[in-house]
Amino acid sequence: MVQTHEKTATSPVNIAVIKYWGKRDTELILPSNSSISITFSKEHLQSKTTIRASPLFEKTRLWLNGIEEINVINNKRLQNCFRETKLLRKEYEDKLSKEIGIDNVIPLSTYHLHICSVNNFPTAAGLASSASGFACLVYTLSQLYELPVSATELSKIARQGSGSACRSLFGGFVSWQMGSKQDGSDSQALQIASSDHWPELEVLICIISDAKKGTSSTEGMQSTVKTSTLLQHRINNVVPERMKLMTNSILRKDFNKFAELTMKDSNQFHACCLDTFPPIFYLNDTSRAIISVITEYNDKSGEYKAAYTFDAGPNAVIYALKRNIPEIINLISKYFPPNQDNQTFFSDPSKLFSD
Ligand code: 2P0
Repeated sequence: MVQTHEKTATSPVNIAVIKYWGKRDTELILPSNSSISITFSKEHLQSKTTIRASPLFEKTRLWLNGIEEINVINNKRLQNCFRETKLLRKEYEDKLSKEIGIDNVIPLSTYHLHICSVNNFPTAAGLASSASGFACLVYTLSQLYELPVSATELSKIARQGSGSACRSLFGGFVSWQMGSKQDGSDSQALQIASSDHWPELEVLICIISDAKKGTSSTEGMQSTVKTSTLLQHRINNVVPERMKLMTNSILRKDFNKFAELTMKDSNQFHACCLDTFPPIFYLNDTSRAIISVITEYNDKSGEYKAAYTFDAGPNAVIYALKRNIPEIINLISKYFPPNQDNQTFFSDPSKLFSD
């Protein structure tokens, strides 16, 4: 009887506080600047992937969210992840063959795969679905293939699926070091601190729209690289110093500094989008109103008690200390009550959560 081999794993979303925007190499997915993110708990935002390998499968197939079959052949990013993990599996099989004999090694590296990947949140709505999706694909493959490699090694493969995916290989506070080598061998994720480092820190996600975004991150960032002079200033003069300051603020659990840097970096990322020609708009009126409400709240408090950040979409991510979360939820729900004027803001209470 032919045996089918199967593994299932989950991977969480990460949201950057120092943003990645721009590639210096689009083939290898090498970024123009380093970045820092926080990985969320898997409970709320996660990708779940099941992979089967069998000698009976005639081709590799992938289904997304149970309905959509992805064309795997023409998808370079998926092929990168398959190629790199299969290479490692082949090396492992060769090593095992020498130790226990070729007849005792399952040649998984030669089998086609059937993959099913599901997100428990809106796909492509600026909530980092490609990050958790590719991280999960690579992690599940590493489990299926029993690869004896570190999370940092896997991060270099996930990076070739989607840049931000490399950061989801770790929990807690994570940096993606841009690296300087041309082959990308030093462009990898490292953990700054584990998920239990700063238990007082919480996150609030405000779903303003779960519609698919107009300009994809991949297209948007290359348009910014080509046309924005502000991005060059950011890459050369701003991010290197911010990486150090942000790392320190996390290690010292200095919320005031963390919040200031998070908001400034989100603002600069969106300023670079606006400086792109033609401009890219990810924020909408509700996003901007949230920025105003948080700014006023911080001003009144005399310190930064909440930090907003926005990715390539209008949804707000608010970092705050646990003790201030109820006050912030009250404040935001006061200004943006559920279903007001057809707004989808907080339309489903389960979508407003703290982590
Ligand atoms: C980030 N974003 O650091 C930034 C902030 C969006 C805004 O990483 O082309 O989907 O697949 O490498 O990873 C989104 O970019 O782009 C992103 P690709 P990706 O999280």
